[in-house]
Amino acid sequence: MHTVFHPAQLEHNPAREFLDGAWIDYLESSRRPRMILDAIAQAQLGPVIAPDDFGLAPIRAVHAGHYLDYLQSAYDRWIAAGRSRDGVYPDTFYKPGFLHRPGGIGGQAGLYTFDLSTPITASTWSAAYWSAQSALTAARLVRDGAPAAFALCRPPGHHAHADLCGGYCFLNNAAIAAEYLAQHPTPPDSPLPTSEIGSREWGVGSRRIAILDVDFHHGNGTQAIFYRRSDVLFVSLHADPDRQYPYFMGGSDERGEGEGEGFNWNYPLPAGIDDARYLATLDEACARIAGFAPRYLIVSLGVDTFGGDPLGDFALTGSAFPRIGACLAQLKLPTVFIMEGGYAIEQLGANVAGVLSGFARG
Ligand code: SP5
Ligand code: ZN
Repeated sequence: MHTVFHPAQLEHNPAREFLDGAWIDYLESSRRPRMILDAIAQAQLGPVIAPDDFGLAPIRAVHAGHYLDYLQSAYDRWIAAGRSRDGVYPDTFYKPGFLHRPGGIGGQAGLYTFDLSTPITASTWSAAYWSAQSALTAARLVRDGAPAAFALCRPPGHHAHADLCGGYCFLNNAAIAAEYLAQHPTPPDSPLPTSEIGSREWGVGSRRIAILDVDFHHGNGTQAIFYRRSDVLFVSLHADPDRQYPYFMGGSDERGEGEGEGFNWNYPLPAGIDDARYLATLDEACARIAGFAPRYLIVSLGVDTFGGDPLGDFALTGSAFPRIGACLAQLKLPTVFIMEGGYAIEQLGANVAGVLSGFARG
């Protein structure tokens, strides 16, 4: 299996985030991808390649133009306004009911950000841009016939909405890959299967994409982006938002809206859930995906479900991860793995390589 990664993804290095009432060292550090690359080499998973540059168009297909303009210009505007070189941290958050849309950088930071874990620094845009290009390159590898590919995305993406950053996420890599596959289901030089022309028929020619999110946290951004769509199924296993971040999304009653009704499935899970109960829920989620008969599977791969994770409260052991990979392989779908969270730095590489090797062994 190919891994896709660009060195610019290492350059985003904010000093601090605000967690549990205190300023702590930034958990989503560049040590994370380094640990994962080491483990992938050790597991002999396959080559690591640099992404191609697909430009901004496939990112614009998911994110609002004004939000992308903000991400690209925020740091310079922040510094020009005489603020801290540590990065763009809002001091006030927009809430529904507020009436003024500010043009200045201070207000815009509060408009486009929903927590204090996504400070924008000088190298943030380029890191997020290449993270998204890694996702697109992995998607194209799979679109062109690879059974699977791994986008070592960092910064991660699943908390980012069309016009909001938060939860270490700026660009929603999984959504960008899904939208790319929805728009380019077959290689440009191969003829379109007849079943695909003007239809959403089930089977070979379909454009349907399933996204399975196994990060510890609910993928609120991905859910929001596809909430009204019936061609993209979103299924997520995560900590119950009654007790865990992102708090305001992820309930089992969120099933999609309008045309998208019935194409969003959340599995909020209790603290302390163990390997057996987690894998039983994953089986259920996979059955739902099989019933949708998608053309492609995108896995938002977080391993913060590990018992030793500093942000999580699940009790998964290291041996759960190869079993998760094997479970996903049973779907027999062309699969794009997109890296999301995982903060138990010493076990991070082994847990990620575990899922991928478990998948590859099938
Ligand atoms: C991609 C990803 O995994 N983002 C996660 C961002 C989580 N940020 C805030 C979490 C708040 C956690 N509070 C409880 C921690 C246990 N002390
Ligand atoms: Zn997470």
